This record gives sequence, C-alpha cells and structure tokens, in this order.
Amino acid sequence: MNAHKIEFQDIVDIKNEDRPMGHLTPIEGDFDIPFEIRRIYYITRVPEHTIRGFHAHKELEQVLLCLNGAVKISVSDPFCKQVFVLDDPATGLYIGPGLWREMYDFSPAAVLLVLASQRYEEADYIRDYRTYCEYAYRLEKGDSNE
Ligand code: T46
Repeated sequence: MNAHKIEFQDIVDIKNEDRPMGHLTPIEGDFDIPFEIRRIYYITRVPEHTIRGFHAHKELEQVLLCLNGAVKISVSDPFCKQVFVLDDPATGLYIGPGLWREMYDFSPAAVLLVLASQRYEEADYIRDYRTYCEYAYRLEKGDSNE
C-alpha cells in the first residue's frame, strides 16, 4: 500500500542549555516531499469523537503532519488497512492516490496540516465506499480506463 511515514529534521536548538528553546522542523519541497506542493490546508478545532475523511482520491498525493496534539489516520484499500498515529510534528504521513482514508481520535487542539500535490478538485474525490471498491478492483485488474 502506497502510504508511509516520512521523518523530517527535528532541530533542537542548544545554543543556551539552561533554557529550552524548542524544536524547528524545516521542510524543503524539492528534497523532503515526493511531489510538487500545489496546496496547503489545515484542519483545526475538531470536536471530540469526530471522524473525517471517508473518501479516496484518484490522483491526489498528500503528506499529512500533526503539528499539535495527535490524530489517528486509517488508510485502506479493499485488500489491506493500516492505521497510523501522528503525534510528532517532525513526522509526516505520505498517502498516495487510490486509498481510502479516515481521520479520527483528534486530541483537543490537534492541528493537522496537509501538503497536497494538486489544487482542490472535487472531481478527484470518490466519497462513496461502494463506488471506491469498484474503482479499486478495476485498478487492481489493470483497467487503464480509470
Ligand atoms: C483529505 C483529508 C486528509 C475546499 O473547499 N478546499 C480544500 O482544499 C479542501 C481540502 C476542502 N474544501 C472543502 C470541501 C468540503 O466542503 O471543505 C469542506 C470539507 O472538506 P472534506 O469533507 O473533504 O474534509 P476532510 O477532512 O474529510 O478531508 C480533507 C481533504 O478534503 C482530503 O483531501 O485527504 O482532509
């Protein structure tokens, strides 16, 4: 399944060891991200017990980062499912095209940042699970009309 974590640099400034100065994570598009970044959005203030997502993308690639707090991301196709916990601002989750995703267990004040390979295009979404499964089976069989 084309979804995996990406570790970014986690720079802890030690200029002054008496006083913690925090962490800095640089992300360089050409180097750290496996696609050209065309859009950035973020999800905040998610009420308790909310589950978001419930869709797949035909073409879109994304990297998700939880900048504050924690969130779980389930990524699946009809054959396999993986659950990723994002709770470290220096770790991203790459999700390739054609995978169903659900985001849940948002901690209070969680901030989910998303780097995306395309501008927002509703036609790229498959929001019905049955339609998605039919699409995924066709892809698995190598139907290139998708
Ligand atoms: C994804 C997960 C991780 C826009 O107008 N522009 C945008 O760039 C986006 C992302 C959304 N929207 C609109 C479309 C809906 O009316 O914002 C509303 C909420 O979007 P959606 O229900 O798709 O949100 P999530 O959290 O279920 O999914 C989002 C992304 O849409 C999706 O691509 O992979 O985050």
